Amino acid sequence: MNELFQKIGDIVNKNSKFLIVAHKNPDGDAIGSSLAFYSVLKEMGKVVYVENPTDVPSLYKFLDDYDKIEPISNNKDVDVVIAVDTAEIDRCGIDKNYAKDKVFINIDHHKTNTMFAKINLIDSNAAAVGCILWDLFVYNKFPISKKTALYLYVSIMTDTGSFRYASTSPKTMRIAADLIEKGVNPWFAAYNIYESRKLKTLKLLGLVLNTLETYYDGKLAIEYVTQDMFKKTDTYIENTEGFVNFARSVRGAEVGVLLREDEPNYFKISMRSKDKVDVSKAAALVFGGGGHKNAAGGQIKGTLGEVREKIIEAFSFLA
Ligand SMILES: [Mn+2]
Repeated sequence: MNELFQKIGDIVNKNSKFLIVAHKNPDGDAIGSSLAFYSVLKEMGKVVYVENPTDVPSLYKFLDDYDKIEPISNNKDVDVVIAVDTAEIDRCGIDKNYAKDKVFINIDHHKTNTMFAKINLIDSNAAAVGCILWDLFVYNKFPISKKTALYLYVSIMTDTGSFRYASTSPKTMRIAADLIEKGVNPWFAAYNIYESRKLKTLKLLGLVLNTLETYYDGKLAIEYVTQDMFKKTDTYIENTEGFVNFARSVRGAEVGVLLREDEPNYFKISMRSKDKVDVSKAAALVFGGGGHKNAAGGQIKGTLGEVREKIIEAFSFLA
């Protein structure tokens, strides 16, 4: 690890123009770690761009630099491209030809990472990419300002489910403590992300909770959201952030699944497990890969009925 930290540190010190990218439909880790790297490089006086294939979800618009995130262009004149929280190159939209003559760095914690870059810093034990970045910045004595600390904190808080998941280690807590010492207000972060939901988002949640069903003696809980529900409540895909956790929270359920109809008969599937069950195995069966032990997902075509059948089948090992 230290060798890679050194190598990436040298690259950062030697070069002047950078592009940061992360996976589409970004979550708190993708946004937080993108902005953390962005602000560190900015404060070091570098030219930095930050891009994402998807607009920033409104949930994260309380973060200072959210409006610096531009659509993927594949045309910025930079020396170094850094992908964070991105398991496969397609997920960030960076073109291989564009990256060819640049230093391409991949920093991630998905164990399914395809090592698509020239330099791959992958730590599947890290609770969030924010933890890896903290290590990288501290090792290289890069400045972590109060602003950067908040971005890292948001990355770690969201990817650990507010420090609840098994991935939360003593080290995770020590990093969080350091970030709080650097000026992060935990309530400010939690308030903006968990305690300021839009009314229409909660109305949508009501519709989704009404669809909850359990299978295999209650071990599998499935809920869904349809295009019709989005229309009825004037909501969008981004309003479903965190909904899958309600399926998992059913007492006795080992796995919770959300079927989200992103386009007619085209579903995004999110799978979450409480503890022992490895949902990335079910994801491999259905989509051919994608995710962590306790959180995985992918996309699948079909009617709601067909998609639900496939998912139930993929978890037949729960029977
Ligand atoms: Mn992540």
